[in-house]
Amino acid sequence: VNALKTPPQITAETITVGGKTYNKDSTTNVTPTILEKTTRQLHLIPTHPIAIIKNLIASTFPDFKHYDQFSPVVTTKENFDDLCFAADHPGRAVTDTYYLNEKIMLRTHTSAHQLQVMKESDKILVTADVYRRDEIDASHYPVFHQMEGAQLFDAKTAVEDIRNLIAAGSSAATAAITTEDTTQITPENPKQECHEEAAMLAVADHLKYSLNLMIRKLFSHEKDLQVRWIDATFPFTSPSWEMEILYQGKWLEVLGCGVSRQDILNNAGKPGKIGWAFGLGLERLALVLFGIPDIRLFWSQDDRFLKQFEPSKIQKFKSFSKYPPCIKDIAFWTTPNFHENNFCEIVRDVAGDIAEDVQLIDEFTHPKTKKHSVCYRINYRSMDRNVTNIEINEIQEKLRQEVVDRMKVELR
Ligand code: FA5
Ligand code: MG
Repeated sequence: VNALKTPPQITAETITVGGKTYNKDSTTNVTPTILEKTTRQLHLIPTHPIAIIKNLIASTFPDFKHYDQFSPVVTTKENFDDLCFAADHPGRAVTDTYYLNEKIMLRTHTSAHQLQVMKESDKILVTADVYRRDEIDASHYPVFHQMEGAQLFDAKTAVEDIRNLIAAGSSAATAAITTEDTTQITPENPKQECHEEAAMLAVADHLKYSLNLMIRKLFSHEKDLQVRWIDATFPFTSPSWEMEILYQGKWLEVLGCGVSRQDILNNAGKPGKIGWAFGLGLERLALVLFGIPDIRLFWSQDDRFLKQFEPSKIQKFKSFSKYPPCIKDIAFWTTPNFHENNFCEIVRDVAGDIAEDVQLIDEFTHPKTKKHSVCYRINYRSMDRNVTNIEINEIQEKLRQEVVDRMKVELR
């Protein structure tokens, strides 16, 4: 039985998720709307696009151990400290991350489980729901899904082992390594001092080779799929890259990856190994492969969405008619610690998925009083029914009250 299916509970002092109870404190900022999402487990529903993509990707890493039932509740040590995040890294901010209390949070990425699973195996995949406080529009949602992958090699024989692995791959696979993929070590994206250059370059080759293979398999219908690698920075890999694919004329970031920090492998009890890791966003790929226009659709409980798909099959989403939107503005004088994510959080709490889009449409500072004013335009729309003006007026009224109560701002 999956403990995460039990509805979470919030009392004045505690939060219960997945059968475990945590004490609240002054850091607590997780809301009931967000906690409800932990029960959905979209990546475990075989006919859901998120699970279909998860399974297709996993099939390109056949002998990897795949974990997909970890609780989203992790410690700040697992999500940040173990991964070499600096004490003042912005990702730790309460404006960006959901905390149950000072030490306990909802994971912001699947990397939170790297250390734990590297102790158990040299070839691992982790798929899970991840949580980030964010803005509101068609491509942002506070919950999305990631797949993490990692592979470790014996540092002493990595060069030869990888050469043999790549040589044994299919010719299509070797063709996937193009000259542009050849890794250059630069001061901005450096090799770790503890690594032998040849071993590190072999690991980087194998990483790009494996991910090229994965993406080409996923897009096998797309004859001239364009893929590029760009330099990136993560606290837990060096050097690091992001893979981008060309989609509708724009470069779309699909994943982050790199050569794992040796500290992590050492802490996992594997000092003699060297390895790579990647983390990819399943929604990003699902939006493209299934042609799904709005990220909220993944959370739809409407049969017109859920009944469209079959396990292991990529098929284009057939859109059902869009209902008309209802647009409302709200303006207020901000306080010095005002943060847009806090405002969006209240919108999500009050309106749920009916809030389609929130845009800052006006902003000014009063010349005399120096008071700062903002005006947000909220686009309300349901994906499965008509919303009434009466209903939206009630929501908007509730929002106006909550904004004053929770952010101590002054309405205009
Ligand atoms: C990470 O989360 C790193 N943990 C990835 C990683 C793992 C790097 C292992 C190195 C080694 P990032 O925040 O860029 O990185 O997110 C990774 C991917 O998740 C992105 O490339 C994107 O595909 C997806 N993603 C990020 N933010 C969102 C979002 N708001 N909505 C949907 N997908 C997102
Ligand atoms: Mg990124």
